Amino acid sequence: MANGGIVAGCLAPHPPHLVYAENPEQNEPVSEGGWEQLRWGYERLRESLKDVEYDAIVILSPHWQTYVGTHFIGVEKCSSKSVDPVFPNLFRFNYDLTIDVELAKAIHDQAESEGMSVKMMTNPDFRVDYGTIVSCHMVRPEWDKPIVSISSNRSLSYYSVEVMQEMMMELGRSTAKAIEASGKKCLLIASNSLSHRHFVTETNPPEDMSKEHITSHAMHLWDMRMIELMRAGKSQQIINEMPEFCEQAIAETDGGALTWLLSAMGVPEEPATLHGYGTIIGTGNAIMEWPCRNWGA
Ligand code: 2X7
Ligand code: FE2
Repeated sequence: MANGGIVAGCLAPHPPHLVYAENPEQNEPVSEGGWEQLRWGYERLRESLKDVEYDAIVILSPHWQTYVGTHFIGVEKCSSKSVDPVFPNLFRFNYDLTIDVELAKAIHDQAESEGMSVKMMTNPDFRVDYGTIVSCHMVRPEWDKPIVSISSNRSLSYYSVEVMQEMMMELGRSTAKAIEASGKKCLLIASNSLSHRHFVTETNPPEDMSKEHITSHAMHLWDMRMIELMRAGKSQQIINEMPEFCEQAIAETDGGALTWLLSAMGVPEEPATLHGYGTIIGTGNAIMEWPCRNWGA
């Protein structure tokens, strides 16, 4: 079977504040809202995807950190409570999700055949990380699509940013190949913020938007530069500038998700759509969509 493909690639950041501010029934803490610029951005992304048919969401989150290779959840049903270790006051979320184990294994096998170190995670009590849960919830709150959950191999911390990029480029190519061969249509998500320097104290209440802003002008300049490159279709330049971005903006792209996504989409020259930008506890967050389904049509 062939003709699978990527319907869209999304940069979909995961600060738990977004779910907290939405007050879904799965989350215990209750808020008065907040971070509307970003939440309206997610609304625009959902609107853009509402008539798009796809079979699965494939997501790479920097909060599932693995140090020996890239791991894939290999358990079909995952349900538990996810508590953010830094913000337990904001995020205690009861999740119940389905994994597309067949597709996960296909990506795993393809990456392995290309020489990557990979592993299927088969612990039935495994706790799914909050990055995966928040991004999936904000993109598709219905939770009606199976997901493929991919870990962030911390090769940047273990080796260097160059090794991280090489590995994520290969993982992206393997992801695209496996999806194509599977015959499935997939939505890809890189779950990460851009600049990632946070404030170290929280306001009371946390959703007090009079206190929310970027931590520094330098972080703002980096975020705007990255957004402009994405909007201009300059994916190769983003990859080239990734080492400086990771280092100078302490960017959450250090987990490899954005490099993986760009590689899976073939390092596109087509422009991405900006659905929203905003700060969360001082970090920079952009919601972007690459509408691959419309390319080459
Ligand atoms: O995981 C996060 C993040 N990336 C940014 C801001 C605040 C909390 O959590
Ligand atoms: Fe994060």
